[in-house]
Order: sequence, then structure tokens, then C-alpha cells
Amino acid sequence: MMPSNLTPIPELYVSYESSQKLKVEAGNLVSLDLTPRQICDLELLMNGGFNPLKGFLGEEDYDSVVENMRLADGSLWPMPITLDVTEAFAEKLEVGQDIALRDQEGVILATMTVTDRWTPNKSREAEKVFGADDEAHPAVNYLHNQAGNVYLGGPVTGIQQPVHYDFRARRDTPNELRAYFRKLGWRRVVAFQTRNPLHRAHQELTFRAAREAQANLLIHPVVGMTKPGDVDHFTRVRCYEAVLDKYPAATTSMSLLNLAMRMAGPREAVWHGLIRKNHGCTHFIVGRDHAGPGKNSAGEDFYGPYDAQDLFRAHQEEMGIEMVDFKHMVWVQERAQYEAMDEIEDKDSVTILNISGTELRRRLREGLEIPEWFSFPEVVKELRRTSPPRSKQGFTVFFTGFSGSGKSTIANALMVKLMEMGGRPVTLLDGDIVRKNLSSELGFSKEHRDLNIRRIGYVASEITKNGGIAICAPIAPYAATRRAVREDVENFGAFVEVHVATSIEECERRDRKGLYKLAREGKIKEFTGISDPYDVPQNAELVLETENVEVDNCAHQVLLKLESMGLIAG
Ligand code: PPS
Repeated sequence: MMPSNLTPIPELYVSYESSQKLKVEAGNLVSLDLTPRQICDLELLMNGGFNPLKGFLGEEDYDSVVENMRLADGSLWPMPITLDVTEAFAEKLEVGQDIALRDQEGVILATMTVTDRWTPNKSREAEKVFGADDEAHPAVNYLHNQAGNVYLGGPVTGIQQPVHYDFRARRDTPNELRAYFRKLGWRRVVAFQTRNPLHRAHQELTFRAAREAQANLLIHPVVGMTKPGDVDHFTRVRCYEAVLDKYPAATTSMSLLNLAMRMAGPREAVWHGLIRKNHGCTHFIVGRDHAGPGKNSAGEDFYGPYDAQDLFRAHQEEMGIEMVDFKHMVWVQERAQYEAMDEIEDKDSVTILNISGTELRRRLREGLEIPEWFSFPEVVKELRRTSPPRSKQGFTVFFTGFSGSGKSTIANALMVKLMEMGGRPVTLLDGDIVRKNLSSELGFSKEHRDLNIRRIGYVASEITKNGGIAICAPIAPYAATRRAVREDVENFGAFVEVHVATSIEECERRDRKGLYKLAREGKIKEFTGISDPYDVPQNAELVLETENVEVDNCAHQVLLKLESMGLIAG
């Protein structure tokens, strides 16, 4: 008889013929454009990855999952899979109504019959599911700041899978993986969940785990949504492909999982186990601090280091998937090999080496050596390509100050000096240039100024993302808008705010464009510093005093700052 992990599991899709008909009918339904996280959830609902769920949770199941980690019928299920919407959207609906669920391009992926609509107690959800109502936890932050305030629940009818254009051959539904294992005769399969690049220690520990369980190995990385700040999945998959070649032939396979992680530690480990069981795996590796969210707002860990293992172990029999302990592998220099830390008997007489994730990131950032005992050259090469040292990354210098403070002149001098140094393309987004080319229809109301600065921020962040240097020189009078631009840019590189602190009296005395005179006469309205506010920067990286200082010297001070931040090589 075929083992139960290899027989097909239920999916929520209708047949191809029915789906074509349903798609046409669904065009007339009220429709919801799903968020990226909801699309990940829907994909795993439809393909059976979240079996036994038949749709987004209704209120009774939700309450039961939050309180007891179980659906209302008693089945183990630790994570609330909910469809959050805005109050305005929820008000348009009647209970019992069908809605169409669309991806971000508007393609209809599924329909859902809305059986439940309720306003959840988000603080209770945070406390019970994530362990604390603390926004330092990424999923709690999502819950309070991104998720809608109303939840809809009901069964889902699948029309089509979300489309992925990347790594198509590496993506498998649970039933595709089950069929694959069946074909290869893999009866026992250990799954390894990861959201990080794999290095030699991971390769050693995963291979060892599979050998000990007398099983084959499935590297099953998450490519849906992981922890903010993680290495992007494109880079990671290229790294995984390189590592895959290091395993003995025919022992190991890799498949990508489009899961949106919640970083919920112990509950997440149980959830991951159920998902892997659905994908035909018999064993699952759980390590120290599995799916840990980092520190809470008091600087402490959200969960104990072994909480995830304990919770998993307590439920493994019921789940039907066995936990495999994650060994802490270290490099023993004298023997030139990896060994499990807890199995080394001569710890005092050998040299034990390890590089932490933080140390690895520092070495990448600063372009320092990463030894071959730590990682594979192909992996290091990929990581260096996406995380070049700071002196090769893009960045933005953002000048702010009154009209006539000298921003443009200093920005120009800085641009020329950076171009003289070479290496990266430099773009100057001067206030006047932007207003001519990007923002020609805008005036000087608060709304228009904000729009203008956000446009500058968008262009600067794109330049920064692509490895260039953006120099911006608008007045940018509002602190909140400057902060928003900083956040946009810092997703991709450094943001260096330079306050050109020439006083309003001096700017008015210079009045190089004659605008202050017109502003005083009331001929120009809402003039910054005269009849419109300027929030003085509180946390600028650099403050430039321009009175009695040469432009050349001001530009030089910026260069020194950039050098001290590691952005230009000394
Ligand atoms: S903002 O607030 O950042 O959007 O302003 P910015 O795009 O930098 O544009 C400022 C230039 O526009 C001219 N100008 C005014 N400035 C301030 N307030 C009012 N009402 C105004 N009207 C026209 C002024 O010449 C600014 O140029 P700079 O280069 O700053 O001297």
C-alpha cells in the first residue's frame, strides 16, 4: 500500500472547464484585489498546502485557532489564515454573497462565499498568536498597521494558481511534490525550511539530519514573504542552486514554497510542520529559535530558544511528521571538518571556528574576506554581487535649507567632485531642475510641496537601488516628508541629510533671485521662512554653516562625511 504521505491531498480548484465558466461569471461579482500576503495565503489554501482549511477562517474557527491552536472541529491548526479588508469594503457586502479574489494585476484567482464578517480583537490575536501585543514583532506590526480592520471568512473555490514568472521549474504544489517522491521511491523525506542563504554548516547539518533519519532531503526555502531585511529570494535561490550541487547525487532536491511567514516562533514551527506534511514530507528540521522575530521593544527575545522545538515535539504525533533536531555545526580547524558542537569531546584542545550572521553581513558590507571553510565560493560570489561593499552601493545626499541658502551651489560642487572621483553615476535633482522637468504643474501649497518632495524621493530611491548617487537639493521644509523620503531611500542604500543652515536673515540679505523682496511685498505667497514654515532638521547627518565659508569647503565637508560613513573609498 502506498504511504499516506504520497497519496494526493484535496485541492480547492475546480476542473479546467468549470474554471473557465466560473471566471466569466466571477467577472460580475464584487471583487477584492488581494495584498501580496493574501495572495501567498490563497495559493497555499487552493493547492492544499494549508489542508485541512477550505477557505479563509470564519469567526468560530478564528476564535478557536487564536485561543487553542485548533479549528472549531478540534483539528490542530496554529495560525489564523484570515482575509482582512477595510471597513468600507466590508460594508458593501451581505453575508452569503460570493466575491471574486483578484491578484494585483486584476486576474481572478478564486471566488469566496462570505459566510462570516467580523471585527477582530487584534490585540488579543497579537497576545495569543505572537506572544505579545508589541509592534516590534513584524506580524504584530502588520496586524495593526497594514491589515484591514474587518475579517471575512468563507470557503474558497480555486480558479487558477497565482502566476510566477521566476524559477517556474522550481515551484511545486503539494501534490506535485508527492507525485515526485512517489516516482523516485522516496518514502522518507526530511524537509529543511529556510529564509537565509545556505553555507557549508547548513549543508553539513541538513545532510547529516537526512542520513540520521535514513531519509532523502528536501530543501524547502520560503520565497513568499520572509522577515523584512532578509536577502531577496532571487539571490537566495541562485545560492541554493549552487549548494544543491554539493550533495551526493540523487539524495537531495529543492522546491520553492510561496509562503508568507509570520515569524511566530513556536506556533510557526507547528504550522511549518503541517505545511511540510501536506507536501509529502515525513520529517522536519527544527532548530534553535525557529522562525524567530528578533528582539521585542524592550530588547529581549520574544520566545525562548527551544520553545519552538518543545511545542513541535508535543504535537508531532498528532501532526504525523517527526521533528529532527538541528545540530549546531562548527568548523574544527585542526581536523579541517565540520562537527556537531555537542559531540566534540576535546573542545579545550581544538580550535572551533564559526561566523555569525551579523559578522557575515559586516564582512560583506565592508568587502572583507569570507573564508572557504565558512561558505562555498559560488555562494559568496552571489552575495557579493547583491550586497557590494558600501563604497560600491548607491546612496542619496539630500540637501535641505531655505531658498538662497546655497544648496544648489554646494550640490553642484559636490556633484563635480564625485564625478571627478568616478566609479558611480551621479544625478543632481536640484529644486529648480525638478520643478521644470518632473513637477512643472505644481505650486507651493503644503500638498504640492509634499508631492514634489515625494517625487524626488522616489527618483532618488530608484537611483540608489540601481547603484548610483542621487544628490537632491530642494527646500523640503517639512520634517515628516523628509522622513518619508529617508525611509524610501533607506530600503536600498544610505540617506545622508545635509542641512544647509544659512539663516533666513542672511538668505534675505543675499536675495540672489530677488524673491524675498517680492515675498515681503506679498507678491509671492507662502514663501518659505517668510510666510510659510520650515521645520529645522533635528537629526541631519551633517549641518553646514555657510556664512564666511567657501562653497568648495562646504562640498569638501560633505565628502568627508561620506568617507566617514564608508560610502566613498578613502
Ligand atoms: S519645495 O518646498 O521643496 O517643494 O521647494 P523647491 O521645489 O525646492 O522650490 C524652491 C524654489 O522655488 C522658488 N520659489 C519658492 N520657494 C519657496 N516658497 C515659495 N513660495 C516659492 N516660490 C518660488 C525658489 O526660487 C526656490 O529656489 P531655491 O533654489 O531653493 O532658491
